[in-house]
Amino acid sequence: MSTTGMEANRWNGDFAMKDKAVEVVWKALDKFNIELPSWGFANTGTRFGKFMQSSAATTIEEKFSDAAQVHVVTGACPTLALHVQWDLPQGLKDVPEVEKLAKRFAIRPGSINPNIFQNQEYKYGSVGNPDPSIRRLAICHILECVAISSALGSRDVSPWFADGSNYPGTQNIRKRIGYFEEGLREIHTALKPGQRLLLEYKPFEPAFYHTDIADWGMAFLLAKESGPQSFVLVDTGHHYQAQNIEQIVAWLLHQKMMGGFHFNDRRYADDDLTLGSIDPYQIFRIFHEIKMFEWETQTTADIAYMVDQSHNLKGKIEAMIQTVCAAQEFYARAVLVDHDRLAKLQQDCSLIDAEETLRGAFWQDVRPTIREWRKSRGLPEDPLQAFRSSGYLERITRERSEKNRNTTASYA
Ligand code: RM4
Ligand code: MN
Ligand code: MN
Repeated sequence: MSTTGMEANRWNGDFAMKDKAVEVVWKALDKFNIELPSWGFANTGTRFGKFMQSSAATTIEEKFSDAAQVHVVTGACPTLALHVQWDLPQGLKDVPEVEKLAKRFAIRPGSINPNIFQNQEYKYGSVGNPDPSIRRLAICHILECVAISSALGSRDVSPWFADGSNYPGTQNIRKRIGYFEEGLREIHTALKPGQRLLLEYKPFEPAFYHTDIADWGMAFLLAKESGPQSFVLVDTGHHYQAQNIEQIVAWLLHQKMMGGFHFNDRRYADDDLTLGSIDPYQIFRIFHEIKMFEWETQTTADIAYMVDQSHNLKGKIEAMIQTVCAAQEFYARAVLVDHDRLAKLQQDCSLIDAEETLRGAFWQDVRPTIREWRKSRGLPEDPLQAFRSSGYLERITRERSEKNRNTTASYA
């Protein structure tokens, strides 16, 4: 074969590989949806105060409307997570109104989040409270959330428990475990087939000595105890510094207990920063564990990918678009890992080559491929730009600024 022939072959080979990579990324992006949090569009803040934004959403209608804008430009966010107390203050009675909004804005209600942390009653805990009447109150609220989820046709009920204590000796940790087991078992019996209970864990804040569901092990055991439709939710901001989150994800996948994510990034605590803004390699490593698991098992991991971020400095809708685009970029890179090759290298303990295989995928610039994918799906190539030129932000700023000027420091 002539040199030119060989070169042509090699080039053809590369080209075919390139095409395959594009196809793999496109297919993966078609199926990769991310749920937005309604509370991410509202005025939120830190425990020191809030900086109001004149365009922030103050009603459930405005939250749906803002979420719809993110979906229009990304095509990846068809559902909106709802926080019951903030979005359906009258509980079940608000369901018809939410249904109407969902239709009007073509966004489905997503996970239903109970609020068992804000009311005065929950000062010493909710489902873990030593007072049985408070435990009952919390359980009843979560049961209503299950009913709301059924009525709205949403799948996941996703409680986060702020329960815990601030000082050693002030609460009986083991008794509270019992209360949680009992309460969650009761809640599980209300689940319809197909519905899921996602248990979120967090090792600190607002309680600073112990939290009742502090880590994935506690969430895992409580989920198992409550019943087969309970799974663990991993909020990426809810770990100690330097914890290996992808290892937790690998364990949960192995145990078939990985239910969902709350995506955000962090530098110090539960910072709720934009995904990948601090540690982009970490979110890639998490996605890699999922894609590697899917490749090995030839299954699709049934995971709810959700965002849990509330920006008080960045523009809220823009920050969501940025987050969704970032998630797609890290997901696409994880899809590009050569699993066949990596599995062999791991087996042979070829450390450098295995690591380079992973790193090689991480350093690929997938943005041109994602732009092409967007174009082929009739989506704007640059979602942020498309949003900026739509005039939506100017309009809502005009319409909402008066109301936001008069808003006081409520979370939603
Ligand atoms: C918590 C946790 C929950 C979220 C609340 C607002 O830290 O992440 O998921 O609903 O914040
Ligand atoms: Mn969360
Ligand atoms: Mn959080």
